[in-house]
Amino acid sequence: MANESVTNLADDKSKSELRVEEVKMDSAPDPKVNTGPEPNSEAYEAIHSRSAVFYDLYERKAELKHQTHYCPGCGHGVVHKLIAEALEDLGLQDKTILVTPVGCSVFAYYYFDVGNVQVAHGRAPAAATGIKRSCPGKVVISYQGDGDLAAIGTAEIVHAANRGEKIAVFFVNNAIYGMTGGQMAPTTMVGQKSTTSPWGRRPSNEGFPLHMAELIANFDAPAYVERVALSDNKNIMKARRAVRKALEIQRDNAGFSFVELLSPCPTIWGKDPVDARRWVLDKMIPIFPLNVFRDRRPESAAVAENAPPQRSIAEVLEIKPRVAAPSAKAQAAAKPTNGHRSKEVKLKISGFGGQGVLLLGQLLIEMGVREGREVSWLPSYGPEMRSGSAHCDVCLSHERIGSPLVSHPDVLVAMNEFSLHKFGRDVVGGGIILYNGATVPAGFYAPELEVIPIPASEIADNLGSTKAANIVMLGALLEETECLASRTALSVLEEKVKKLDLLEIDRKALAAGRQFIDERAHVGAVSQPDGFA
Ligand SMILES: Cc1ncc(C[n+]2csc(CCOP(=O)(O)OP(=O)(O)O)c2C)c(N)n1
Ligand code: SF4
Repeated sequence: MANESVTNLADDKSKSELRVEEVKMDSAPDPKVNTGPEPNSEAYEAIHSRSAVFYDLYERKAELKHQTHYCPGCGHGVVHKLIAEALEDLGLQDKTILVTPVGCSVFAYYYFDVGNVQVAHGRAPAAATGIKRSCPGKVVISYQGDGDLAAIGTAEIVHAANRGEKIAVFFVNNAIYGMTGGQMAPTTMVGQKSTTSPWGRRPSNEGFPLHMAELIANFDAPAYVERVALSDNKNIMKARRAVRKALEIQRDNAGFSFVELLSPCPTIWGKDPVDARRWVLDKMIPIFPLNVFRDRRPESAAVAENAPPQRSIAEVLEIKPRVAAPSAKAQAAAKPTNGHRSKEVKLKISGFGGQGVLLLGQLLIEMGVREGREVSWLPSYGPEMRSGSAHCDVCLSHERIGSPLVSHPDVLVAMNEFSLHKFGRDVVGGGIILYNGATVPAGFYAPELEVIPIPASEIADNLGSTKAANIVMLGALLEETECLASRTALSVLEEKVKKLDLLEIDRKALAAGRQFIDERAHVGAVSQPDGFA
């Protein structure tokens, strides 16, 4: 994992020796800040090995192979590490089922080599309840963010806690919606700015932050409720103990445990990782005090079991095996329509986040509207906050558009190689691919298509901003397909781009894209079957 809980290394020690090494705090914490109850000992362990609970290899998409999907300094990586170590030390890996949420940690199942179930937003405690009740011998973990648990999943967590389900809930509170770009969460603090409270949270309008650990501790059933913080090494070691305790309670089938972890989100907070940790200490802990709110787990594991009789779902519902229905005849492939000027053009524009692929689609539909077309724009982007892929579907039509979804585009604008491989095969026969690159990558072969490599990033770079690569592609697209007029593109750019220097680069980029296609045609490029070369 990119995130290490403690990073003091002694050079001459092997990794295994370092697993149990005592280190001292660099500086004493601010006495004014409530950092929670003191642990029995000031000593804590520095851990530098990878827990066996994690997979040997974190399988990622090809373009993201060498990084986790968490931002540098994100608390999720630390929480993962604490859970993995505890599972390993307690020997629970083989009997653990991790229920993962919607949010930045949606991909926890890429890392944990345990049973994994990924559920809809907020529903983890409900799913965990079902899993635990049907598999009472398992250790069931519900892992959730604050948007997930305290907003959309409020009902699920409240009732699971109140019923005292024998699950362990790890609640990662970063005071914001991380994955979706920083909207206000129920845990956002008074005065804290977010994209949906740009003035800062105001109690009069948005209410006060929810204190989930205190709320849960109000119920009779929970066995263990603690709030910890990932603000500094000392508090991370307390968090480590809390995670371990929650899992021990699970192991002993002794009741519901809930650990809230105050966690840094450097990306959304707009801070570097060090400042983000400090912000947890200085700003979050005073509002969300660290405390053990409940610890009354029974001494013995002799807790009354109310597990239902174990029967398969088919048995319970008396479902008999059905004879498979005869499969429907395969549909003949629809004849591609490439009459760009006369009818409908369906485009897919794809690349990495930050390459302006969604913006390119928006520019096209704005142009389409100005030229009296029916238009649609359907964006799609991955959950990653960095290096994620993004694409959009665009329809430009003279008729009403049935669906904005473009499964088989007439034109693919591929801003990177990944997009070319991912969507290239979906382009209709006789269609066009505009590829951002000097040459078509070896291994991509589509004789039925016109594949045009355009070094758009390089051209844009030479004009003064790599970011204008999407506008180079726009120029090439308009010149190649004539689907819309380039003077419309200019008028849209002039209205939308407020900075004069950027507008100048965009003008040049548009012209450069058109010129590239022109010159290519003059040096003898093969004509399009429909004559629009
Ligand atoms: C039913 C539903 N509503 C909304 C969304 C959009 N959505 C995805 S993640 C997310 C916020 C997650 O924030 P949080 O739980 O705080 O986790 P973080 O990303 O900060 O770890 C939202 C609103 C969704 N996927 N499903
Ligand atoms: S956006 Fe925040 S919570 Fe999400 S991965 Fe980045 S730092 Fe972590």
